[in-house]
Amino acid sequence: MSDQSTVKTSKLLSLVLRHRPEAIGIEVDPHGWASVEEIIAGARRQGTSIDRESIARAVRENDKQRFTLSDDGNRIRANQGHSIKVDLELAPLEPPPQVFHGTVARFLDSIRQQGLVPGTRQHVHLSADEKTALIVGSRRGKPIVLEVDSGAMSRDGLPFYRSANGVWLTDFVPARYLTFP
Ligand code: HQG
Repeated sequence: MSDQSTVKTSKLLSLVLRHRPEAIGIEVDPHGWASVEEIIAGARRQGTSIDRESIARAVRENDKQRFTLSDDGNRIRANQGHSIKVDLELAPLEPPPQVFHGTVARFLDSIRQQGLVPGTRQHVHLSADEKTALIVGSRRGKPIVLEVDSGAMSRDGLPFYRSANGVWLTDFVPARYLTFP
């Protein structure tokens, strides 16, 4: 179990690596990498004290393995979840025959009409197991799990990717591939 300061560091890393690098005045390169030293300096300017060790711990102990450190430990990137435009250089990969998406009842009408859209993120997030989808949905209320016919999507030429931490990603899921409970 991570302690509170590790969770705080992880939240800061998620914010700046996925959504708002400018919040601490750093830059993320086209492939999502940022300099560890720049993050430390940027956080300090905002009055947050982190160092290489606390960043390494946040990466190591992260419940979802959200981040990757480069081999030399000098750069870091988020494995998924970006709203800023980055190319993670993920190769299309054959998905399992079905994957799952966790959501809540208030989105269902719109999902029936539009399919699953990435919203502010770069991809629609899907999981190979139902349990993970339940956890994702429960962030917003009583969870509802939709089944995605990823096998049919793939046969129809719609590509899937898998992030370094095992999340299945795709650009868009047309409603015809969804099964509603
Ligand atoms: C919904 C967390 C209306 C969708 C999680 C979701 C995940 C629609 C919300 C990762 C819609 C977007 C991503 C449509 C989709 N109309 N609503 N047509 N299509 N939605 O947060 O999948 O902890 O961007 O159902 O564990 O909830 O950050 O996506 O409810 O892996 O690492 O729009 O974020 O990971 O919400 O979560 P999000 P998500 P981290």
